[in-house]
Amino acid sequence: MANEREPRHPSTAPDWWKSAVVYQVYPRSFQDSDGDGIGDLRGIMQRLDHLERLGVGVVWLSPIHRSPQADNGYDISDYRDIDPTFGTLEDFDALVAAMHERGIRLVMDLVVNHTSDEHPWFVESRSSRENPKRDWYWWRPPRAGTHGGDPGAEPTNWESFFSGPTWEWDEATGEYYLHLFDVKQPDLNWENPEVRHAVYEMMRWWLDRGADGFRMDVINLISKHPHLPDGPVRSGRRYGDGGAAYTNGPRLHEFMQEMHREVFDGRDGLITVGETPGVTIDEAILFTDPDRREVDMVFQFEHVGLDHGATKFHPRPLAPGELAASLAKWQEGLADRGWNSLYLENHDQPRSVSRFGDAEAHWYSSATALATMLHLQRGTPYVYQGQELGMTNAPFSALDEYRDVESLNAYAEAVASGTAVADALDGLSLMSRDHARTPMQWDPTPNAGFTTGVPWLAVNPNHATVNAAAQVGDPGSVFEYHRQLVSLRRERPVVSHGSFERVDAGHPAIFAFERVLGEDRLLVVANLSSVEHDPVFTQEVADRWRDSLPVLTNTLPDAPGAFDAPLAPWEARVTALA
Ligand code: TEU
Repeated sequence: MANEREPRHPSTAPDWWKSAVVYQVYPRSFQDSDGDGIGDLRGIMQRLDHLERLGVGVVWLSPIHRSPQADNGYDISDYRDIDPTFGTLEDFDALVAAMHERGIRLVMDLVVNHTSDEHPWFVESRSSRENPKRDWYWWRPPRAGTHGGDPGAEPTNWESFFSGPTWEWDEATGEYYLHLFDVKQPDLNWENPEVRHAVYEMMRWWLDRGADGFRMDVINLISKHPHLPDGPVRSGRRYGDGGAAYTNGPRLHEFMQEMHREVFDGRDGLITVGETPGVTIDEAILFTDPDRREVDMVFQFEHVGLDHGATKFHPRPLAPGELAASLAKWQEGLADRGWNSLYLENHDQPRSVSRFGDAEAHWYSSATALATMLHLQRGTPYVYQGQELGMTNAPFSALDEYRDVESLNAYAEAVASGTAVADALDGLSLMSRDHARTPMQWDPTPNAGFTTGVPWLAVNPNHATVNAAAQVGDPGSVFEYHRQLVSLRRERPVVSHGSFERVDAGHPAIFAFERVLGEDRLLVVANLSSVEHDPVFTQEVADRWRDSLPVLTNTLPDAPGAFDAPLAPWEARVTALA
């Protein structure tokens, strides 16, 4: 069939990524081609029609490099090979070629804040204090006056992202090494220029091989404050928060600009996105102001932290309008310089329809209302696999259903410190990263079309009704709605390049905004709540939009209402003047 396809020529404009939609594939859970229960590259190949139909211009692959899989590939032991679970370099080359043939660019995950402890660099580094690679990682003696390995002897009081201390005692060489994440993820020392140049060389190697860019894992954690100061200890916590010592650190932007010079200068058509937990608007501007030549955009974390309580596993419900207010703040903050990545989901977050929508009472409407506001803000939208189908959180209730290291560690720590088992499980049932990692729901067959074997993580039983086979081609589906939004961005420059102007619609639960580019304007009105609301606009806004017409097939079965008609729960409408 390949010859019958109309070739799609991706845009070559320098800021082409402003009009593209990125689709994130989590290879482990996308499509298994060999029956081992784990997704792989040949599986992705089999499903390219789905991505082409959705119309996405870029696919970002979570890590596929050789890895012991302590953190599902975010612990890399060889940067220049494919993990055998996922395939081979030949499979990779074939995948790049097949994607390019369809006009889809491919973004690799770049995990260089840390490596696996099984990476040869670390194996050398830990072999002796005199090893030339010793300084490639952060090695420190025990705190003065303590005995290495004893509780409290760690060089700093920092708590790991995955619970427990960020330091691991190495008996053989009598020092600790730093790991902000799992004990199997030692942090690289970016102060050492040899480390940086080894990373840049590896990046050029992937670009030469056909990759079109990078999503840079926790890239704003690479510059640590050299004195490694202790962090504040919140009440009831055993360890301190070291964030101030390693988030947006002193040499971060120097490193980013060096990376740009060494890797990206003189190469066209790339897309770069930094993953930056704890980034502020001012920091995000430093990262993404094009004149500074760092990255095209960053993932900020404010909106996915809004519901965190004492920890992320003690979430709180959001007040009406909280999500919209946070998103609008970032829209306005990066309006003049910089660029937003727009996302509600990824492999680390619960499913958005379960978390921000109403998966029980208003599944379809809330999935599509969230999609409307996601795709139509100013920025580059990221759709996480299954989001385009309205996939929901998994109904896990027992500990042995979870696989994720963060969840398992957080549970163990909570229970050890006196939390009731039921409460610890409640936390996971709302916030575990595994909710996003259940296998892609292709069809209603027992393993959802994902594998012929036993899936590594259970398939969500709602695949019987929520699946691609049921949705693709059905004009009333979540999938086809996403597809309309993707093509609207391609067709109307106001979506990609227009300004964002928040509009008061009289109630905090209604997220309303205009997009404006010259004479072209769109009005987006989304009721982000499960109750009906009657929008009330200012006279000026009402006059402007009086004769506007819908540009999308409405999310609800009834005929689309006028721009100011009462909004059903989770109703979203988009109108234009011409
Ligand atoms: O995540 C970094 C991060 O800050 C969090 O989202 C993290 O996943 C955790 O949930 C905090 O509660 C990136 C990757 O996306 C994640 O999958 C990796 O586990 C992590 O870095 C380490 O590489």
